[in-house]
Amino acid sequence: MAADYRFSFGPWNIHEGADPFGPAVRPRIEFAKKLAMYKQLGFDAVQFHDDDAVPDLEGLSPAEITKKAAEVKKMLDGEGLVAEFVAPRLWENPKGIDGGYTSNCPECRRWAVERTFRAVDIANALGTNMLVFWLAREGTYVRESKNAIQAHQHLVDAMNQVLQYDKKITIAIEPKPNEPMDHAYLPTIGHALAIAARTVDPSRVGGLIETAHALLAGLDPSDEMAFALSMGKLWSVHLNDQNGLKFDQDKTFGAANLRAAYNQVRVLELGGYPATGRFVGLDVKAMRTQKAESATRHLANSRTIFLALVEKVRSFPKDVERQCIADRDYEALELAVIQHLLGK
Ligand code: 3MF
Ligand code: MG
Repeated sequence: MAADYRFSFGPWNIHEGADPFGPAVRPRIEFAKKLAMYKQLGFDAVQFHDDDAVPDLEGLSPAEITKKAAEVKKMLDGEGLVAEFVAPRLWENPKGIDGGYTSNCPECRRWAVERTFRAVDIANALGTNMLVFWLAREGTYVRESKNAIQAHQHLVDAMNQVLQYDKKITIAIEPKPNEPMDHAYLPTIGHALAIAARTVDPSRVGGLIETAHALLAGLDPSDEMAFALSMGKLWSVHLNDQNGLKFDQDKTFGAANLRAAYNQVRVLELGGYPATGRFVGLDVKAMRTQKAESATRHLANSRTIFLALVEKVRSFPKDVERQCIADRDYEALELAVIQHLLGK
């Protein structure tokens, strides 16, 4: 059984269906109702943005924020859930319009770090020591608009302040090459871990790899995961799928490229991921066409597909693999993989 994997998602993955071209098509589900769905869907952990846990936190004092987050912890306890991470949502605030940590405006950079301190407070109140940095607007539309060399130093400075603010907090960087920006800083896990190595405590900075983000960078998500695993730095994943180079689709895991999904599961198996105790996050979005009553299917389905692929990886004939590799007959290996996936 593949029961050794534990799964997580964020409340944003249950969504009303608004897109850049049209409004919501499903009623809003309140946070407490979403929490009640986690276990039913087969999930054990919740991923948070800071303001998923504490809405409108900008108007609150640090003490009020911590108090509200402690109330959310009680709700989690009540559902038998844990918090996996907290991600500071810098990209919706006017002060983050040009990026937070890499903004050209010193006051905005200060705000971004302060807001991240509050995310640390929330993480502590929720009982997790992990922040996720998805660096949404840390990049440019116009290359001449920032000094990119300086911007990377700003990222190191911001991380250092956060690592010093709390000696137990860890940061998982979620790389993405573009969208919303034309080009983003830290587009791949290689960039992320190179920056991690420059911080005051590299042991507390790692990565979260999202399938779609790696594909948008033109890379194979399984190799991105392997790179992080080889350094003990794969601290979470956002599995989903993506149909080519376009907007970030967050499709159901395995829905566009089953072979690539198989390889992501294979690398998690090879890397002993379940034994690390880390969660398998599914950053998937319901299609806008989905009716309200079945708009959580994408989550349950992604998990089902993941678990089916774990079985596929574990049941692949190892002797065939060994023989093909010994013979350097990779055509035979490829056919064996495809036939195994086809159930032949
Ligand atoms: C954007 C993402 C984000 C991050 C989330 C947590 C909305 O492409 O993938 O999901 O995963 O902000 O870091
Ligand atoms: Mg993501």
